[in-house]
Amino acid sequence: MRETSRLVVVSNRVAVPKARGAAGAQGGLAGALNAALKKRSGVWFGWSGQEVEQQTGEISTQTTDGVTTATIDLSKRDVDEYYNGYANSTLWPLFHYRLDLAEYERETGKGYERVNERFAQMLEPLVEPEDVVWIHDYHLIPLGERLRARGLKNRIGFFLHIPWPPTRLFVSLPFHERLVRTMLHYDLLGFQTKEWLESFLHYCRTELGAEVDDDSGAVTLEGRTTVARAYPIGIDWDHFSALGETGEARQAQQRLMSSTRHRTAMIGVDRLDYSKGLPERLDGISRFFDRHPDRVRDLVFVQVAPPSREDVESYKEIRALLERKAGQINGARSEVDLVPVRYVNRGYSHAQLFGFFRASKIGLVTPLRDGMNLVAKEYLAAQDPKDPGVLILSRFAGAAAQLGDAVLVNPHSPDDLSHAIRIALDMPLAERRERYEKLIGTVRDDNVQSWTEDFLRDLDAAGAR
Ligand code: ADQ
Repeated sequence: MRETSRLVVVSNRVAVPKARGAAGAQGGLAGALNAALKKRSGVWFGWSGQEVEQQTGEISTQTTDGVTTATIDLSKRDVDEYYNGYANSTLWPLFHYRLDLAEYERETGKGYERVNERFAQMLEPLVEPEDVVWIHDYHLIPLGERLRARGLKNRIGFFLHIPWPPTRLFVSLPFHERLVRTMLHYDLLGFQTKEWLESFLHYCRTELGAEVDDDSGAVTLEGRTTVARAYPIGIDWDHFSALGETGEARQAQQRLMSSTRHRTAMIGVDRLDYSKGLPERLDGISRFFDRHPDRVRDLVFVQVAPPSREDVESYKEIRALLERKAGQINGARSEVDLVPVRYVNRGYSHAQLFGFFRASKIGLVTPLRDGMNLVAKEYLAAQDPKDPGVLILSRFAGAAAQLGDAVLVNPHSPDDLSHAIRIALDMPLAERRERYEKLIGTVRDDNVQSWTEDFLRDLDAAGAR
């Protein structure tokens, strides 16, 4: 019974439901995966997030509403080498085109392989012969091959949430061929956009000499075929759009509106990460104020950026740089009753973000490179259709392929950003509505549920070995 095969999801971290059944309440990717797991009585396997002195070899399991979460702890050395090291200091920068930040250390590469092997070893006894296995993201690229080495013949799929870099950059990774060869043990490979998919296929053709069928995405090497396709991820539309009705969202909206009064609020919401283009964004805003000093009274910029990956050096540096740049703009432009940049170093609930997005007439989403970027879609989903705000979006976010009716910018250019801010501030209602109407259909229809269904339909259909 293919349609009813049990689903096993594997990701670096697992959203373990809280005691009061939080699994049903969470939105986004975790919510969608939980819904798919619920339908198929599945298992979600990954790291607990706990660092321990000595690994015990134990798996903690918990079953809520038919979904079992199974987690393992990792040792400090594993976390240093696999997570902070190879995943976040080698693969993450390289895949975001940041060769200048990528570190190539033999030890962390070994740690990455060791932890993937450990995931395979701990996961194997949990997988039944008819299960369909779906592995997520750059932390776990070789896991499918490790499971095959243990004799698993199940359908196994892999989805990459981040970009795939052009071949000329990718070959700077030591042992790049070894890593990509492991990917050809999956039945199905998913990428966010056609652009990343094409880069991957180019690599397979030119570096591995694989036979590639561009129409079907079939990659054949040494008699084995893997299918690679693009599956653009979306937001949990039903969950997110319903947040607008909550008191929490309304309060957040009011709070921002009353504190900005007659000024237009422009918002950015990002994890504090160098891929998100935050210093470049502040340079664009500074250029805007330089060009239009009379408009300092028209605009307040709110940047919400909770720190992430704080054990990695480049993340400490970006934080310090941002604080300096925000301070410089405010130092030069503030009045006793006016601070142009509000930089907030914390996270908010999705309901609060909904309210902030709704209160902001401009959404600024300007990553230097991003697999997709869900904030762009959330910003649009939170707008009032009668009086929508304007999305300014980086051309280099995967989301730009679907959201071409946003105001597209080159995030590296302060002039381009400054110009886009002026266009957005002055955009008449008719044009704002027209753009919004062109954009909102894909945000609503190409949502996280259809993404899950599309990927799993193709994985179910992939030939069992
Ligand atoms: P991220 O790099 O984390 O994800 P993104 O898609 O923008 O990027 O955000 C994911 C979620 O985090 C969104 O739901 C957003 O609301 C939330 N978030 C971001 N900043 C927040 C804040 N300050 N407070 C509270 N919540 C915040 C990776 C890839 C992306 C890809 C996603 C999903 O890098 O390109 O879109 O996975 O595949």
